[in-house]
Amino acid sequence: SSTGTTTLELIGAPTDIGASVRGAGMGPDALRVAGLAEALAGQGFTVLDRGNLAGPATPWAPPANGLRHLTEVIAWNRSVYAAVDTALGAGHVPVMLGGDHCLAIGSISAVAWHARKRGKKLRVLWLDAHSDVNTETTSPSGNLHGMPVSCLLGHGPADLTGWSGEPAALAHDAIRFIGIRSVDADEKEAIRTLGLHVFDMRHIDENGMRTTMTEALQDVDEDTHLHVSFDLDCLDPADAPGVGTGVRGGPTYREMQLCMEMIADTGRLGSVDVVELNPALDVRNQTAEVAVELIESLFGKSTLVR
Ligand code: 4U7
Ligand code: MN
Ligand code: MN
Ligand code: MN
Repeated sequence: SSTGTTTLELIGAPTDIGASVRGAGMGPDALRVAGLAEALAGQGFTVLDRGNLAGPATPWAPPANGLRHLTEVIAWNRSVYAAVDTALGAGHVPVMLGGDHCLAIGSISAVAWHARKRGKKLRVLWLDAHSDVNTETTSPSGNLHGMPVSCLLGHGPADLTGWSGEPAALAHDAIRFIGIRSVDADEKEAIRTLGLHVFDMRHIDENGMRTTMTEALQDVDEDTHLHVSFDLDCLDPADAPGVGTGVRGGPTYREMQLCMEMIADTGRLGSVDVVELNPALDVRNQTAEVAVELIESLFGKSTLVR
């Protein structure tokens, strides 16, 4: 463009603090080994790898008052918030490399703050097998990677809400769930009560990914900041085995490619989370390589011949 190349900032957040399966903390380096920075640079972007953020070790303590590792989850999210805030302030596109999905609290809170400051509408695409809308009272596990959506909607613990400068970082109609198929009973109730927009696997099966994404991207315009929160367990585990909470019956590699390409086509992508990659459960770094290929498409790499 006339203003020069877009700068992408890779921000590693190497922790499994919000999960109960160990290993997501190795996600950022597995993505580096799979060649993420080189791939994006090869597409013409300026890529700044900010390295890995620091944070507390995971104590592997049981939940207290329905929440596991709350103090440490707050610390990691503060670091993520600061790094994403800095990247956006510099006019860059932050790509937060998790780490588990609790880190989206810090990431999306910073995105919401910047979007509001710039008068932009915010649209979040939550690509996941799960809806992550538990709270400390509904969660069957106490794991905060199952609660980030609630926190962002203003329904989490006080210490994890309000970071965007408003009680809720997200309005209920700012988020679209794509690919979900493992939703707890209380989460279904929350989805109904809050009026959240869901494109579950049944919807994708019946309508196809093309129609689904056309619907999910409806009303995205030049005033929209688009954020993609990509939980790798959205993919079918046959294509992406390296995740801690895999669920059969997800979108195939090809379906997810189309999803990413249609997001790229909007030209409105402003920030990304890549989370829940678990190299300890992967097969020869296959899931990291799949992730890199999908992120290339998300940033506009096309296999179109015509
Ligand atoms: B992920 C779960 F009970 N719903 O809350 C929970 F099934 O970020 C899973 O999407 C959460 O990977 C999965 O613990 C969190 C469980
Ligand atoms: Mn998730
Ligand atoms: Mn998930
Ligand atoms: Mn998971």
